[in-house]
Amino acid sequence: MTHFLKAWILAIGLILTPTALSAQEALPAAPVVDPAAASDAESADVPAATEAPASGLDPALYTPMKPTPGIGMPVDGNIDFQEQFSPTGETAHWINNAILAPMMIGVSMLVLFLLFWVVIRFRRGANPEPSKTTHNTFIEIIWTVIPVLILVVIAVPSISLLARQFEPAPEDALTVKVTGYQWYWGYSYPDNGDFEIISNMMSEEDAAARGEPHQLAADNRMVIPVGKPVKLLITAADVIHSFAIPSAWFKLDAVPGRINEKVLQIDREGVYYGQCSELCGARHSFMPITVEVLSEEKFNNWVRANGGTVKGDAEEPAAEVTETAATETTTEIAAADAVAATN
Ligand SMILES: [Cu+2]
Repeated sequence: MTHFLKAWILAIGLILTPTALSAQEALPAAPVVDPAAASDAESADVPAATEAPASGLDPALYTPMKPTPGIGMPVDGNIDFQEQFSPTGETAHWINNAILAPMMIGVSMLVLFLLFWVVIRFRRGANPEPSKTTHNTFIEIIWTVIPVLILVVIAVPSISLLARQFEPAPEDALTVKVTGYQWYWGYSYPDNGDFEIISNMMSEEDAAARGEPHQLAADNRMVIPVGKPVKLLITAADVIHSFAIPSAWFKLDAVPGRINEKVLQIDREGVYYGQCSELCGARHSFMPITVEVLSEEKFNNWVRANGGTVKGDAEEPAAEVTETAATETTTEIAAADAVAATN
């Protein structure tokens, strides 16, 4: 009788669990701070708006690029990795497709064949008197040496790739600091005046208007120059997040109180998507990563549009000032000469 009662209590508990879980999820969703929502609301008030939601930046300097379908994003029915656009990603993809996958398939097929062979050839009906052999030195050497060779063949490219992935950035590399927040990303540019971009997931309608995949599209993107190693300093403000872009072969944990460093390089202009890849709370699945890769010139314009500074720019105003000062001095001298002449 007690068993019966226990079973019923357990069953009712199981039935109620999803309700309790969804109630928990619903709570933290409400007070989400969305700094971009305010600017979105402002731009919504502007009557003559274009169809796509405005980026809030000077359109003369920057307009968000449209993603290329199938590039930098997951594709329906794909069983392979996403197409790779970073040097390490290309190597890793090659190791997988040219070395690992064929080896896995080969070993699995061989083992499967041996299994079937043993089952059929040595079944009781076909082999009533089984052999009593227990050791065979030759076979034992073979099945030790071959796996060792296989591991060596895998280790050489694999370990060198591992080392390459964590090579430090060159000294002149652009630095971008990535901060994971519950539940959005912040990107700051210490080399360009240290402005910070706050990046939130776009609503389904806004994403559709910009021609972007919903739940991968972020209102404000992280922008980097094309074909150059960028030093990412990754950290978090509250709990552990993980910054990941599958098409750039990039994933690194964002840990509060610690700065993790890794080089991000993407060799093609375009838009690349990723997601937070460390379970970080109720809205973990709603903090996408959107990286836009631009030419150096367009990147600099994007920096200017955000009120940041570009290295070359800082010198120009200084030069102007000296020029003006020089003109003033000349005028003063001319005036003094004129005075002298009248006297
Ligand atoms: Cu997260």
